[in-house]
Amino acid sequence: MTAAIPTCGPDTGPDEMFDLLSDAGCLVVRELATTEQMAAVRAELADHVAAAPAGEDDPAEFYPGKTHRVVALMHRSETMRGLLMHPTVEALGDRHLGTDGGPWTLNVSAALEVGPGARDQVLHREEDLYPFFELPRPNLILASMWAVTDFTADNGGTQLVPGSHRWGADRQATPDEIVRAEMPAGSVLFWLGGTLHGAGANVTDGWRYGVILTYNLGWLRQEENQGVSMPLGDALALPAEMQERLGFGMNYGGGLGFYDPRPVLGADS
Ligand SMILES: O=C(O)CCC(=O)C(=O)O
Repeated sequence: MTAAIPTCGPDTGPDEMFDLLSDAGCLVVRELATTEQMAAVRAELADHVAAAPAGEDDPAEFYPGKTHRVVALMHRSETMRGLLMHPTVEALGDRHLGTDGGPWTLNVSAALEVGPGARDQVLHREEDLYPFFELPRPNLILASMWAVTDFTADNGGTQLVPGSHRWGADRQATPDEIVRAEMPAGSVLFWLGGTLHGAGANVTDGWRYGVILTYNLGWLRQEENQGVSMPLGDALALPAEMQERLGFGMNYGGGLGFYDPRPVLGADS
């Protein structure tokens, strides 16, 4: 029988939200962002999205065609930078990734606009980046998808396999175990790094627009290299807690990631 994706409102308590998320491996929280915030994200990224080729599909590729992808969002969208540390994200991140008291970081940021005719993406786990652990892996990643447009079962709503975060390597998802996230714009889909998921096929005439932000343990290498996605001077001008979330803090896992923030002697700038 197909399991559902649990859904709650923005006022649900963080412990209850985390229980739902931990149990199913995924959770939709409705109405976390306003219509104005989602419109601002769209406006801030419009030029980048327009310049990103959607491309034809190659079935052998991990990323389906007919999809716009834009990364480096922390430098490109002030509104997304503001949502990076939304209180609900912080509450769920602290519970999933901060259990040893250590810092956790932004792993990847991307705007994903799935176009008409895009196919289902192959199911995968965010934690497949770190194959050094056997399945089911320890908690390494928390993923979020901010819905800029409505997500439906037909327009590319993310495919998820509830419960798959507990599976070993020998278990494959059957078609009846795959659910598609449906949520109005402004909602956020959260899923754990061990949950099987992928972009959904879009069989409509419209575009499904979402912004994915994933977070990982601070002692893991970040998938997106923030050090070159954002000029260092801009990063160092941000509040200290945001620098840390972006990976510009020091002492992750004890002594990882240190640097001297003063200008390097002999460098031009
Ligand atoms: O667009 C989505 O719904 C999921 C995207 C994803 O899993 C990916 O890009 O790897």
